[in-house]
Amino acid sequence: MKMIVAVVQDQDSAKLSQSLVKAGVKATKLASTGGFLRSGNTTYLIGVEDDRVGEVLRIIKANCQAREQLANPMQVGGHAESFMPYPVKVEVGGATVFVLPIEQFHQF
Ligand code: 2BA
Repeated sequence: MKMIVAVVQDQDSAKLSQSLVKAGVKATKLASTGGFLRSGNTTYLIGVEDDRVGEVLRIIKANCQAREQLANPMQVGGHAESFMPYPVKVEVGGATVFVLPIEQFHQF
């Protein structure tokens, strides 16, 4: 069994949720905040059997698109010495996905 941790943009979250439910994949959604842009994103915890990992990754890929976002100067550093007087464009994933082994799984 594996734990898939996927950080996705809020704009993609509803579509991804629907697709996971439709495929019978169980997931937990957590409201999260990107450490760099400090704007909201959504983190999915998805526990799946090994033979479904590929399918789940395909669902995530199909529902999450990369977008350019403007980071305002105070998001880039936040200190006076790193102040930039203009917004900087950054490309935000798709999705950032980690696949972790699960040692034990219990439901009580
Ligand atoms: P944020 O940390 O808000 O990052 C948003 C985007 O800003 C990133 O997109 C990347 O293009 C850029 N970025 C992040 N850190 C940077 C830095 N130190 N210097 C320059 N540019 C930087 P993504 O890489 O697609 O990441 C989207 C979100 O996924 C991140 O939001 C964060 O919440 C999560 N994430 C990405 N990599 C991660 C990691 N290694 N561990 C944990 N979470 C991660």
